[in-house]
Amino acid sequence: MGHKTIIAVAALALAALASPAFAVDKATALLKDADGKDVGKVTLIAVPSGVLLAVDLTDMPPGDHGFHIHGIGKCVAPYFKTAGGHFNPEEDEHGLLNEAGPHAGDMPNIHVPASGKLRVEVLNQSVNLGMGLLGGEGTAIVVHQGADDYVSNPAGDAGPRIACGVISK
Ligand SMILES: [Cu+2]
Ligand SMILES: [Zn+2]
Repeated sequence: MGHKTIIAVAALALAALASPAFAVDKATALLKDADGKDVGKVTLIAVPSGVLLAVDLTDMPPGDHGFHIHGIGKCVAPYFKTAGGHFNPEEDEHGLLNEAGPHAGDMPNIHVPASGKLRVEVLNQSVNLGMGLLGGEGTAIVVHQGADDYVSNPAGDAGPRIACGVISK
């Protein structure tokens, strides 16, 4: 074995160290409210069964809020209508309690305490970090003023959109 071969093997070993085979695939959504103020972030982590959303809200109105992935990655304040409807590639109906649902972007309500701060993790098994959430027009995390009733179409009667963040790498 000549020197050149040994150098090549060493280089391969270094390359393997630098890029682990199971790199964690992540995306982030920085949430802003209608006034453009930062109110928290959601870190999306690819897991074998879907996407784990690590929610870290820092300044939200206390109470119960609808929490969804919407189908367009565009958050224009103050109404955030630009984010479109719920992410729904399978053309299902809305709602976790709907036999004909849910939308892939439907997730449980979040419950913000009086402090306005909330950390919670949510597993969404209907999405992935590939073309689903990051392809096409992109997607966004949206928080609503009221709770999702998990059955009303098209959006759970959760009221106005109060915070929005584009999901991006
Ligand atoms: Cu929504
Ligand atoms: Zn929905």
